[in-house]
Amino acid sequence: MSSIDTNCVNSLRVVGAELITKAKSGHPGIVLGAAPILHTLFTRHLNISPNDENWFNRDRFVLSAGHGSTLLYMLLHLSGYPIKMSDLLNLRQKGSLTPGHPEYGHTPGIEITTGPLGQGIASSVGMAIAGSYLGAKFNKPDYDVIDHFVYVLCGDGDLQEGISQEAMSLAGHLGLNKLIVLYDSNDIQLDGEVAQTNTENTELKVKAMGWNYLKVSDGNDCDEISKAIDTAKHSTKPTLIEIKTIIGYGAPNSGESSVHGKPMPEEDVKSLRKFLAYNEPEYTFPDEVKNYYNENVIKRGNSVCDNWNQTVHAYSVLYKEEYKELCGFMYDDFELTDLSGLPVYEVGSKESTRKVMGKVLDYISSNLPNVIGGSADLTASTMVKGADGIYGTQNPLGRNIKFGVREHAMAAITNGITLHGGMRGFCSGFFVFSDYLKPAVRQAAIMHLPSLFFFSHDTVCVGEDGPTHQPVEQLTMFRATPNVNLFRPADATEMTAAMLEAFKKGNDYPTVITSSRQAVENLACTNAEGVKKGAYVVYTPSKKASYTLLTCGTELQLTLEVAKKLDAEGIYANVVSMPSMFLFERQSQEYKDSVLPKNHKIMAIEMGASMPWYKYADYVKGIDEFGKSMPINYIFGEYGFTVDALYDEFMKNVK
Ligand SMILES: Cc1ncc(C[n+]2csc(CCOP(=O)(O)OP(=O)(O)O)c2C)c(N)n1
Ligand SMILES: [Mg+2]
Repeated sequence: MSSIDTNCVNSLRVVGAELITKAKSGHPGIVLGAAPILHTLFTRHLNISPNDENWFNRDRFVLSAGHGSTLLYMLLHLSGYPIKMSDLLNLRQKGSLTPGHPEYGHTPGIEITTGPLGQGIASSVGMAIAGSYLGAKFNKPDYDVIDHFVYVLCGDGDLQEGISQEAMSLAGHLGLNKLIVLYDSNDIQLDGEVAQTNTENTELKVKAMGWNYLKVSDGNDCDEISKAIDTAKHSTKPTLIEIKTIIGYGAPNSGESSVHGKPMPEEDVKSLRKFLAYNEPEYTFPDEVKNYYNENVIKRGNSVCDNWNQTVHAYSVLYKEEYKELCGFMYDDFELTDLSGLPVYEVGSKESTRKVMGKVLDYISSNLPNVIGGSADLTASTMVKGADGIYGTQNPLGRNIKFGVREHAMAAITNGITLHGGMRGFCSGFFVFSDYLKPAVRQAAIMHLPSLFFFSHDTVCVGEDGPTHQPVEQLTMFRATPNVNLFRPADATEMTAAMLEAFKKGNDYPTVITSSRQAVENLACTNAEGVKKGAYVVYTPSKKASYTLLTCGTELQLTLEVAKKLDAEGIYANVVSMPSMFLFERQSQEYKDSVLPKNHKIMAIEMGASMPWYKYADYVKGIDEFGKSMPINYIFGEYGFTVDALYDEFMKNVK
């Protein structure tokens, strides 16, 4: 290693260890072990521009091993992002710019929130898909306007996660050659040696998935690391570079799992300094290091960005139309203004809400060119697909991503597409299998990303497929997740409105929409304005009501009939449709009280777990057991979701 590389890497190691020890919390192992990898990436390859943090063609860097946050914060500090030494000294403290794991939208330069292992590497596949699509769409001979790389740092744990296998398998199939994964291979993880749990051959494994594999046997050799990255850049496949490192390099307990996640005692930091022959003052990057980053990250990056701006300027002269469209993508300038082609449903017409969902999505996709996504091998059931054919090496401009039965990666990839910028990602599957992808929806919610998740078969009315396919508790799961807008529309009118809301610009939350397998009537009483408010009164009885029947989804029609039966008996109940608890909670107290008057006794009705409704209702008719395999016509009677059964239940428990 050159002396300047040594000086840079040693300062990252020592300052990193000191910051973690000061914070009394953090992960020194990866900082000491992987410092040369990221130093090499940042100073010799990564094209980022501190002058323009959101430069569209910047390389994306994903720290999938989010526990290495300290290393990333130091690199961003040295790379000219507004993270000061005082912020580093506040590592992991309350309100700091440098929280425990990297948080998107919180710290400048952080491309994605990471921490749950595997999410980063899976989302990086989405970033690479977005980059490849945009490159295929806009690049011209001699004008590569979108040609950035996506770099990932991952560890042993990331690669053990199932989501990584799903995502890498798809990335290999799709030939995403701009994706370069740097694998911090140190044979150690939190509880001990990797060998205690893994014996597979990484090289054969990734090659079998269609990846290019490279190995660097000395993770302290910046030149070798750099050479491997250079080779990877010319690959026709995604590349994994396995870089052998020593966890906690330089610490007395290096090579042991004890250095993974415990701050080093003061005397160990002293030993580290001695081992590295490092004599700078505490918490200090030497001027030589700062200058080196100034030249090799900041100036280099800013100049690559300037050149890109010149290229794009020349492009705008030569390719006026394409440039205009490129700007549409870059600034998300697409809005659905013409709604005239949306499917029309007469009152009383019958259609399953999944079919409505599919048709509305088809219309939206044909009008918004930046919408891309697909289904986990369930388009035939969910009706959800992207436009312009199947995306892949044969058709890089296809916008239908066939994710295969890879739900977890699908959702994380959708986040990656959305994070990339320029494109809107969506995905879909059976609602019951939302369990398989929930962690990625949680990530979207934490990041305030408008990723879109569309599900069909949203209740036990799935029927014959039985309890494994009949969702019960999933509605509760998403309603309980902060910052997730779950819509459960009742009919075609509500579904159309929910879809338009989901694609609205400026949403700072993910949207989950569930739909029915069975056909439902398009009702006269539903409307888009009500959907936007989350809940609204859809029926008032013949005399002043003292009750409210609160419901959503396909149970709305049934609930209306119950209210009419009550009315005939001289019992007066409003009916409220509540497609989105999330949006309802955002309304004024006055509006909420007008929908759910305080003096009403409220009964909620939904074919799902009763729990979320107790927030609003005095009594809940739900389903708090698993489903049973049987044709749908038996389901309603089996669970007491008939007009008579609901009427009786009301009389017994609410009246
Ligand atoms: C999904 C998930 N499971 C568990 C953890 C807790 N965790 C964080 S790092 C880690 C060890 C991972 O080992 P490795 O990737 O080899 O990291 P190293 O110890 O080499 O730094 C574990 C279990 C997590 N962050 N995410
Ligand atoms: Mg490890």
